[in-house]
Amino acid sequence: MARPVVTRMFLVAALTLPAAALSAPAAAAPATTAGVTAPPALGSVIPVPVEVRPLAGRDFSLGPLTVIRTQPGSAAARAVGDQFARALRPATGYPLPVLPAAPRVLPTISLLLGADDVQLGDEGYRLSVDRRSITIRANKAAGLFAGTQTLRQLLPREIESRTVVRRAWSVAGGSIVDHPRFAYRGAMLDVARHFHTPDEIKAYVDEISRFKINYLHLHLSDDQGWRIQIDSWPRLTTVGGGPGTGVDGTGPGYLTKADYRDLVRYAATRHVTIVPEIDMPGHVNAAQVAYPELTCDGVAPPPRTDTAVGYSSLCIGSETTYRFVEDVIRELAALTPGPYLHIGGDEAHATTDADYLTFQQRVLPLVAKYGKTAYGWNEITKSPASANAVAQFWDTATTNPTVVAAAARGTKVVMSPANKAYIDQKYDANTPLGLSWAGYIEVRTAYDWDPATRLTGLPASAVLGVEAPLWSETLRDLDDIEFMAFPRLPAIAELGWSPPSTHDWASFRERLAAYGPRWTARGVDFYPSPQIDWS
Ligand code: TNX
Repeated sequence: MARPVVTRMFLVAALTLPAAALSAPAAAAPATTAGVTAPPALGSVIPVPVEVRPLAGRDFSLGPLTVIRTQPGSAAARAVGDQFARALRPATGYPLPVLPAAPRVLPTISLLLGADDVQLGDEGYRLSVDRRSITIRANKAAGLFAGTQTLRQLLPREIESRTVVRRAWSVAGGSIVDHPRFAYRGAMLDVARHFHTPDEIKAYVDEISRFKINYLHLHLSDDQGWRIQIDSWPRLTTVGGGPGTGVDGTGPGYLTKADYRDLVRYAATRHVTIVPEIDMPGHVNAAQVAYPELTCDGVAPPPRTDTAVGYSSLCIGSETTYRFVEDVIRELAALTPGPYLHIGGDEAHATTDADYLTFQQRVLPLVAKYGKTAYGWNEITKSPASANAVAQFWDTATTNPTVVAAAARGTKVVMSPANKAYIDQKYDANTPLGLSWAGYIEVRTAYDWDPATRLTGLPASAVLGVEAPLWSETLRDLDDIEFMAFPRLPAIAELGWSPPSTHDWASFRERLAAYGPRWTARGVDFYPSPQIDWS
């Protein structure tokens, strides 16, 4: 399958032009009466909203005099308003000032807190579109942010242009009530197999947050490389993040603590929380190359840049191991404002079952000691110490008594079944990138399943949410990431956000078809799946 020819660009750049955009006077903007195309239908959004009520004859028209008003006294609402205005200025050319109050005569987009509506929770919002005004109401800034992501999709697709487009900027009239099905809607990026730079990670944050994904899990260490600075064990990155530590000898690359803090801050402005993962007791060859005392015989193993798994293990009986693990967890927790710290735990084939239990009995409580909720791949549910943890289910099977038993003890589960949600798997036999051990995953396969019923015997109340992991054995750059993530990531995002009653392949496929040109306009690579009639 030929990949679409697109030029890479970073939205980051588009989102950091406020000064220039602000100073563009309204008078310099072109006339906007030219476009006559109807705006997207209300509700033609990914993920699809909970409730949509169109009202004919009430379309709003964004014009040169439109102002954005945000909740007085709320810096968080103001930040959402500023960001929204920055997103709209390049294509419209309008000044779109962001104000705490607006003259009644001007067409206004209001972002207001105090929705006073418990069903909306922290991330839900109400959106109403009328001739002279658009109002988004929410309990929290996260809800306002979600509402503005919906509104961006309700504007004509040309809104994605980075240069001024002459057309009418109307939004279909009516109202939307919207709130997420699951609290956790994640994407994962593997920066260990191939390192991905902070700018690439930010570009991915921009794209996933458009679909109301609210967690980005970073897989920071593996057999090949170690990608996060740890001050008490500096060789982890000077050696483990050095030249030749990526698959097939690519690299170097790692995140300094300053890089990481900046990423955490950047993601927070998009209402995305970063979840750091250090994989252990397996997937630790890079750490052992840097520190041979982490092996049982004290001999450094050879560096590995192949893609085999399951051959390395920390030395379970050694106190050095626990000193190392605690140092890493402590430093990582200090970098992490979010609630979760992921300790891996998958594919520990070189660790005996007894050793695995010994290890988890000591390490799971360490995460709590540093104030975080432990999170790990579903193998951690073998340990009774996982009761307060979150387990990430990655199995292809639909039964797993160990996970179900852990859920009965209190473990929450994030669903990432590999044959549905692993967006590193090929779309079909011709996909140039990706792996295929879990099968081919076309868009419909990624969309047609239910996280709440996937695992037999697991009560829906135990399901915290859903996540789409993107392993990077074959993915070198941002184009590769985008080509595998899109359009499957939006499918997983919809499973995480939209109520099951709205689940409908025919509707999803139509909304996705309409979304394609937006990626094209932004220079975002995607797989033009033959299952979709791209418009
Ligand atoms: C399995 S599933 C892994 C990763 C690989 C991935 C490739 C799991 C938790 N671990 O080590 O990168 O498959 O698809």
